[in-house]
Amino acid sequence: MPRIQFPDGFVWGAATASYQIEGAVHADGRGASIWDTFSHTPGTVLNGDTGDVACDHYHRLDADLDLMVDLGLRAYRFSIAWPRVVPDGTGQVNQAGLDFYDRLVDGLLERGITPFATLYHWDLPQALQDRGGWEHRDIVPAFTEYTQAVVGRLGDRVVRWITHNEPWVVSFLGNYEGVHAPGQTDLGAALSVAHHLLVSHGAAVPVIRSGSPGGEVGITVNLGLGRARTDAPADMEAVRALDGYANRWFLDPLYGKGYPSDMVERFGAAMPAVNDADLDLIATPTDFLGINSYNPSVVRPTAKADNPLGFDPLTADELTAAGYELTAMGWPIVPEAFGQLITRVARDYEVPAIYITENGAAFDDEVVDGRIDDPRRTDFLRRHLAALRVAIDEGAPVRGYFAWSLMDNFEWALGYARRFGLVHVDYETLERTPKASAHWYHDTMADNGFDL
Ligand code: IFM
Repeated sequence: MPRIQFPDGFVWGAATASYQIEGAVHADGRGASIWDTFSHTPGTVLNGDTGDVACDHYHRLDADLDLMVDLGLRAYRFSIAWPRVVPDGTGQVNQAGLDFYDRLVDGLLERGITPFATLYHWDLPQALQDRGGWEHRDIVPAFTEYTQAVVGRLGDRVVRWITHNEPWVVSFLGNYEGVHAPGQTDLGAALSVAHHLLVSHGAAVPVIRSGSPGGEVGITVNLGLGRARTDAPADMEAVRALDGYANRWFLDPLYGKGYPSDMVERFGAAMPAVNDADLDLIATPTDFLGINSYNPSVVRPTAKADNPLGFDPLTADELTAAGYELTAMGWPIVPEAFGQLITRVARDYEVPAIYITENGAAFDDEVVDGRIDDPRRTDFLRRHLAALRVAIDEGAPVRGYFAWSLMDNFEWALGYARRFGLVHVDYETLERTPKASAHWYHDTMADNGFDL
């Protein structure tokens, strides 16, 4: 049986995000976030679900830390809720909010688990949104100020920092496609949001370096290769447009290439003014790139004359008809595309180090006699890790892997209807039960590899 073995020192972990698991939205001086507002707006989230309680991680911290030990995690990636730390977005720092993350970090370190902290995973203080949010340039110093407050408190113990999680989702899903908070559908706004996210990342890097001596800093982008049904020139052009929208729009400026000119041309008058000083700031050198990737996107030339992107994604039915196996999200399962993506990013951008900061799958898990047997999730993880090993063999400097997610949680616009966890959460009782995939992942982490 072939064995997949990872390099010595490979970092194994699982990831979560504040709004998706914490609950306790009114505890200890936390301010409102845009996701509180959005999820409480009728018609935005499936079944009217909100993050008010979520997994109640805020009140179950010690038990969840012990659960991480039982699972055998070596590292844990979490995010910090800006509205817990600076409830009004700027100004007064709420020490009670920081206390929670202080206890989390100490609890991890006492248990031998390395913390990876993400500063922004989408829960913007509503007070800042009321002043223009990421669309307004003033958000940049506000993010720097917030970063300073967090790093000032935790920087002596946290040495792996991620500025932003998935700027594509924040920009385009939130402000162009309107699926996420704040729910806008304005391309120009989305492009300004993307630019300010990237500028704020660059501005935060030196703040983190000075507040966290010996620390390493990066940004996490969500990426996926484009695929077409044929290699006809029009299909290939659609793939290139998808690649520009999903991947190059963020990677090119982060690695000093500026915004990709083919996409600037597509975006036309919606494109905000960009100066060289901003581009220099965005390209501030970092220590690693975080990559979240779940699936490739299968696209075709757009059928809509007013679609500036130039492509349309295939529907779930079309993907199935084309022979793709899908997760419960309707995302195609193509492990080799994951490996090819990592190889390509490492090669095209000469990234010094890569962490896979999220990868995993939602399936319709069933609890039978108190057990959750989820062979499709284990198979997904196994095949994606095997593809990742190929990318490492091809030279990609991959330092670690974080499964998404530690536990089932609030899956944004889909509420609690999609389960990505290694650990099942009963939303009535909030009881946690490790799934069969968690046991497989435990052994994989312990052995630094697995039999394929
Ligand atoms: O749940 C999300 C997470 O917050 C960001 N990356 C993708 C996951 C699954 O959709």
